[in-house]
Amino acid sequence: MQEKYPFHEIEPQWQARWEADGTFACDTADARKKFYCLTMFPYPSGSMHVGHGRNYIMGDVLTRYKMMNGYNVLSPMGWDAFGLPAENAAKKYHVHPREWTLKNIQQMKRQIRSWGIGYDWRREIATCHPEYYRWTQWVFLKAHELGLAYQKMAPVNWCPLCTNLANEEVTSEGRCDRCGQVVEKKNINQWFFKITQYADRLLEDMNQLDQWPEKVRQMQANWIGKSQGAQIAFRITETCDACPVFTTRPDTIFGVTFVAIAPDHPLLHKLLAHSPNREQLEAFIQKQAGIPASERTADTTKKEGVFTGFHVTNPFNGDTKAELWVTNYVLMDYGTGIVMAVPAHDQRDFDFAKMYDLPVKVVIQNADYSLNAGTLKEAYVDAGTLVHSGPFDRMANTAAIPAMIAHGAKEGFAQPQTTFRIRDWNVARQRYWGAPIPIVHCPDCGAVPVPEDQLPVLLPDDIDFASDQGNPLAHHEGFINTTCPRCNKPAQRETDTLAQWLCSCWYFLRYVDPRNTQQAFDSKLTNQWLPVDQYIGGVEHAVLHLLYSRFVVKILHDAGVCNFTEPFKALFTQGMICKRGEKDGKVGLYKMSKSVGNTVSPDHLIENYGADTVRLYTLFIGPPELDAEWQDAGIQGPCRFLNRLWKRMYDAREFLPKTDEPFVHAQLTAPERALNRKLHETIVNVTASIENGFRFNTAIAHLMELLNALDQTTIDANSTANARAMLRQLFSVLLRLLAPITPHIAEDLWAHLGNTTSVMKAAWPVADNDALKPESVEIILQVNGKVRGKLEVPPNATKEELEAFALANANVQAHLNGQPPKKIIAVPNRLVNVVV
Ligand code: ANZ
Ligand code: ZN
Repeated sequence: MQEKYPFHEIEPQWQARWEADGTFACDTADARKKFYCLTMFPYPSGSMHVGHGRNYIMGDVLTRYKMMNGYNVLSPMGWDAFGLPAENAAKKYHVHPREWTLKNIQQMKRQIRSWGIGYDWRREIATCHPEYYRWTQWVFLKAHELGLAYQKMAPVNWCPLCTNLANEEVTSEGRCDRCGQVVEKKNINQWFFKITQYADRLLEDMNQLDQWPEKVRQMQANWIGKSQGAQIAFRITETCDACPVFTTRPDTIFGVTFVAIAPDHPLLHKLLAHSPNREQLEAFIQKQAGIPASERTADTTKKEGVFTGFHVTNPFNGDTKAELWVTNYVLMDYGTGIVMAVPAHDQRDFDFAKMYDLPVKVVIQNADYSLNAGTLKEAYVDAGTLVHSGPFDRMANTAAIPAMIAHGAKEGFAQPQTTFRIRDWNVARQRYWGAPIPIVHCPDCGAVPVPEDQLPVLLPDDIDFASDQGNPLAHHEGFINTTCPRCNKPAQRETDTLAQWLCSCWYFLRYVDPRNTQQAFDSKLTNQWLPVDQYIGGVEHAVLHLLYSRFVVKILHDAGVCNFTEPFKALFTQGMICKRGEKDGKVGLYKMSKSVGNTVSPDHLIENYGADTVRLYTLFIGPPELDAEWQDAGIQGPCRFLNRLWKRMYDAREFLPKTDEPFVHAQLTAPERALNRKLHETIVNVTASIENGFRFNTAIAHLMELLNALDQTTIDANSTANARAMLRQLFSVLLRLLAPITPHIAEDLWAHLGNTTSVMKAAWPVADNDALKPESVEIILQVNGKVRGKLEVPPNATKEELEAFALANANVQAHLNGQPPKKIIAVPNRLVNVVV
């Protein structure tokens, strides 16, 4: 054994050993209890920084911990390998996207290994391989079979030179990031998945997700955005045209003072021709068309509008005078695109009414009836009692909602309506580096799916990226021209490719059966291994990736290929690693990123300190769910800790027993017993820290305390055999507790203890109840009911024993002054009170 901690030598050795032994190779047929531990797979963008390491390291700790607890753990890794950056790199550096991607994968794989992360690499997948994307195309076909994939016109960002662009390619000035041309919106025919049809199930099944962070569940619920209300049939007073509104507050309908319509609402075309404000309206509509709906309707955007010159008729009170305004704050694709505005009870309507001097009418009163339209400073949105509402006056507004809908339904001008905020999912991208959509367009048969046995539709290799004319696939004659699978006549391939999101929303199924050439996966295996027991990743995926994955699993369930309906049983979202840096001229703490230039590479840290030290610091940096600041000096503490541990075992190498030997706790000296107790407390605490919410930082703090306690206790060559046997057990336990966190040093020292098999094969330690028992408890000593001090007594001492302890106490004797006590009240483990 070397005196100095030789991380440089041992780390690659242990990594090679795990590989050779197949330590992380998972046999799915193994009968032990399964645990599927999954870390979100990365996009191979280049090299990683220490911030990326955080979730892989946390996943690795859990994997190793579960293995030591006897689980058959599946821990795979792969690459989300299609996507835009590879294609942009191809254009910029004239390298094929595949080459660029595979090179990055090699680089990142090397880094992941150098961190000592254990994966079953035999299961590695990359979504850009035909062996994988063949089945992504199959997922598309399954959705298509179920009628869930359809085409419709949808807007894209359109650059006259580079054709369509992703949102991130459009600058904040609305220009093309590459060529600087002004970007317009253009409608093109695109493929969608009907996720809206699953909105209710996606919401309902969240009751299976009790091991997900509440925040993420809330974000998904908001994204789905279910609203219950009513559709009410207003009419244009002058033309009698239908002007339906969607409202969640029909109870406020007597307070409608104007109606607001989206600037892109088709009804406007008809009205425009007769509008006295035509020019002003057209200018306004045109201006709004250039602003994305999300921006136009943002809370922070100033509300604007123009009066159409028309009025609406309110079916509930027959009022014909409310004005119809075109406004920027109404969305076309929500509800009916028309809002009954109630300024007294809706803040947006209130703001708008104040700005354009429209009337305000209070119809819901508060408890003391003090609301007054003239003095209202903001909308009153709380519950209350109806006023100025005809037959509904004096009703509680919560009761009025169903009553008014029922009344309107009976009269034929209202009906209950549920609206969702979620929109169908556009799965098409007009670019090369993705899985081709398996569809052939035939002049006779229309859009024909490519038969399953003809998959994959291969992405051609010979692509000219230099010409820079949008989607290069759309110019590849050899790819486009084919025959119709149905009628065999000449036909054309779809040239859109599938969104990267679709590749990444089923990969966790493929890992279970990654080399299957006949099917996407064997259902028997996925039914056995799914849902994933623990999924770990960034909160930035709280909505899209996780929602799409849940959706696709439901599609596959409905297609009859799996029997579960949710992919991820438990989810952990880790915080980001930040570092001081400068952005837009401001110095501050920013998420580590290339663009800020505040990244730290793991490579030189691992070179200089070792992977275990980097792992230890990354886990110790703070509560795992919170963002944390990386400080370069922070690595020193973890570095010293591992060096001290090594030294401590080095110093003990001669006098430590060569094998585990029994020892008697009661025969240890008091300090030795205290140390042994600390050891067993550490087992309890570290286990609880890992089990209850990923508290790796506190687990490490407990391990550090244990080493401190060891440093303060002398056990050496002169100690009893009993004590030396205890010390050996302490090392044995400490190394096992450390094994998931700092696996290389744990393995090496474990071998130095004389073990010939990997520490990963050793059982997770269990605390010994005898050693945990406290040796004494503190109880309160009273004389005549007044606190006079404390007594150290054995736990559970009897009343008689407590009386004896009390009478022997000098303080008590002074009070007794030679007299016998009148009475002694003893409460075991709590107090003794001597009455004199
Ligand atoms: C009248 C009213 C009175 C409303 C009141 C609210 C409060 P959620 O809960 O988010 O679904 N709305 C309806 N369609 C809209 C559209 N296309 N663009 C913008 N806003 C729209 O919100 C439903 C409410 O949002 C509806 O109820 C409607 O305003 C507005 F005291 O109707 B409410
Ligand atoms: Zn055909």
